[in-house]
Amino acid sequence: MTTRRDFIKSAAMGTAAVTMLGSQLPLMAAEAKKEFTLPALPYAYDALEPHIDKMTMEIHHSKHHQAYVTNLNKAVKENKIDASLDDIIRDAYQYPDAVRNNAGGHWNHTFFWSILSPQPMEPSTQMMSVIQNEYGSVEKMKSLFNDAAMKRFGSGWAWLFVRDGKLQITSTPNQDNILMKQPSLDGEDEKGKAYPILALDVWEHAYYLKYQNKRIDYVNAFWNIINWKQVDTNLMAAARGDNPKR
Ligand code: MN3
Repeated sequence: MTTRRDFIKSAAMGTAAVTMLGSQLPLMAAEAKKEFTLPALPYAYDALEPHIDKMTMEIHHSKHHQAYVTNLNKAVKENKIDASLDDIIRDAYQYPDAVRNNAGGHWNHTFFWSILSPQPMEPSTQMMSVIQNEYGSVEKMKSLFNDAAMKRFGSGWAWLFVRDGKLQITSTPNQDNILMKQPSLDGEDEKGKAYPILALDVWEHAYYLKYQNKRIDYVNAFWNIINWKQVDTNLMAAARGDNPKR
């Protein structure tokens, strides 16, 4: 019997992916003792228009994301933390709010920029087959994802991710993310490790200048600017059990 875990693994590993093993692993350990920095956007501020406007992108990246980086460096210093971003994210609930919120802000935005692209793309064959296996169709997956994005009250993020070999959808509040190990009642991490594939920022700062109160229009526009190549890379990382490259 082919389990879902096997299915994702074989779907993701069935192609040239195998030859790329090891070449894209994040080496975040080296980041431990230096300051966190704002990554450059892989496209121009106006590149995602008309779906996300230039001014929103510029403020979002150069002001909001920069503030998370600046405040993370400050919080890490004040709390004498010497750990990589991946380690801080995993243990975020053990740290003061300033660490958790700003580490989440830095991680989430870095991930978000990477899964957007001005170049129109379609999901890869392997991504399509994983989505169809779980949801029946891409349209169904999108509608469930949009639902999660719309139902997130206040600020937060919607996620498409792999856990226990299964493609799943959820949302998180504020700058939390699904890599943060949630403390449960008995102290065990029952849910298992999650691997983000795709994410959407639903804070008002991500869309308000162009879409005002119409979050749904922003959520729908998002699907026109997906970097499906990066999403595919993230799926392969999930199949290997690696954190996504940021
Ligand atoms: Mn944001």
